[in-house]
Amino acid sequence: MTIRHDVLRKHRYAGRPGKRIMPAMTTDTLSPDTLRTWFSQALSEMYRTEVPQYGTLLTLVADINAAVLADRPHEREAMVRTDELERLDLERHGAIRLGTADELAMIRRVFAVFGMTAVGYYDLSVAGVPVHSTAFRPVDDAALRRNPFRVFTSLLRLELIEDAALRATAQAILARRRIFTPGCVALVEQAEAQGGLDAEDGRRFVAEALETFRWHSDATVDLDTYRQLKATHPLVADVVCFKGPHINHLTPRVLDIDRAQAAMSERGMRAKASIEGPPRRDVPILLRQTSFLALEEPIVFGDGDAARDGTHTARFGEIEQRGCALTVAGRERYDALLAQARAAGGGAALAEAFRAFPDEVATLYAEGLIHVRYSAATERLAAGEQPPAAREDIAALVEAGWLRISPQVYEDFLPVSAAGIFQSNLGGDAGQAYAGGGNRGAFEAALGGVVLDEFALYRETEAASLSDALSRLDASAEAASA
Ligand code: OOG
Ligand code: NI
Repeated sequence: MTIRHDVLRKHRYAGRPGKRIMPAMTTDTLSPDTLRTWFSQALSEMYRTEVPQYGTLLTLVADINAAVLADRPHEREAMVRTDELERLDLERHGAIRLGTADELAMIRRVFAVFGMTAVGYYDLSVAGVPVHSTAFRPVDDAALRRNPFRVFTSLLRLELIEDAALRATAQAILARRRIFTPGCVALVEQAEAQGGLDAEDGRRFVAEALETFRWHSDATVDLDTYRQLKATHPLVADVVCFKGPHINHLTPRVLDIDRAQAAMSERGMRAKASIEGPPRRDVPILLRQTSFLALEEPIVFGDGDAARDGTHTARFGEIEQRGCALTVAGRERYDALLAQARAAGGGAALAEAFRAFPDEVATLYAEGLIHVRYSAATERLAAGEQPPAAREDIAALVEAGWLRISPQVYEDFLPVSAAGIFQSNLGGDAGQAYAGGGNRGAFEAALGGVVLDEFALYRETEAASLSDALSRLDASAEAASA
């Protein structure tokens, strides 16, 4: 076993961008976690009304989760221990696609009120999707436990549209729209000035913010313009032709995604052909995802006498199963095996390739492939046992059972999987990669801030849990020698 010096290094939260010192909160100020919970519930209710299939999906997932927990009491106990069970039903993510830098900068401020920060940069251009993205999500352990709701947020890259005239048209259309209500903007400013919102303003804010995510069945353009934009890329039409960035899916968390995939077909839903991400394993890693395909919905294009009926496909439902967060080394191995499996044609090649990836927590940890949380064996301390004095060899303390490890849940997304979800819902195959690759600098300039590094967050959590566990061992040693 190797000594994990990396986790011994202290990672400080201070000075992290995005963590601003807020003005002092009053006692009436709601926690951002509460606001986020209200918002995600309101969004879920709105989406269930707008897309009834999403309600069916939620029922299907709840049934499967109940059955899995009944079948696997050990998994149930582990989830109770790590507070995972409580948040299982809360677990959801959504996605939106924005058109301009100003929209992205403003959504950052809206999500900040909900305690959500931009984490990770995802370049989808390599998969032929003309966007780049981030995930707005809670970052603190406590906030993640309260409610891990996150929103995968993409920004259209108009510079990737080749036709200069069409690019100019799209730009002009986007420049005219206002996706936030004046009430939403005012309440963001108020929250920033006061360091939060009280219950009454919080409720108003949730209602105002919801408007940005609502579906509009009337387009802002005529049918010809829609068709031209769609011909460049279906995603361009989806972003440019509407009053706002309608939420395009919400995603509950399931404990057995293979079962969910089969159940979708049984209930007559048009499921995506395959599950994205790693294959089925004993120890799930990262993220596996599937979806029901986007619906074709009626849209009115143009006004008055020129109005024409047409359709648009954008909205779908997705299911996710989350597993362990990987270290940088683990992720490199994952990416290499995924590439190998895809080159070999996917399908059975995926399971075959991943035989090379350890499938036991102890081995994954020993090889430095997963991020964990440490805890001290407090019951041994309570029983009067003395931990060894040496603290440097973390692996030895783990092996001797003084430190326990449990894998951290992966809280982020996967660019290859995201591209697969985009493509199956836009209709059509993997597009040609755009030349030039990603542009993180441009994304951050538009955002008005940096995106946090997800790996640093897992490292911080691991380091914090380790120093906490070690100080518990120290405290008991001191008490014994006193
Ligand atoms: C986002 C697709 C990516 C995921 O879960 O990976 C995504 C979109 O279609 O806008 O949501
Ligand atoms: Ni998604």
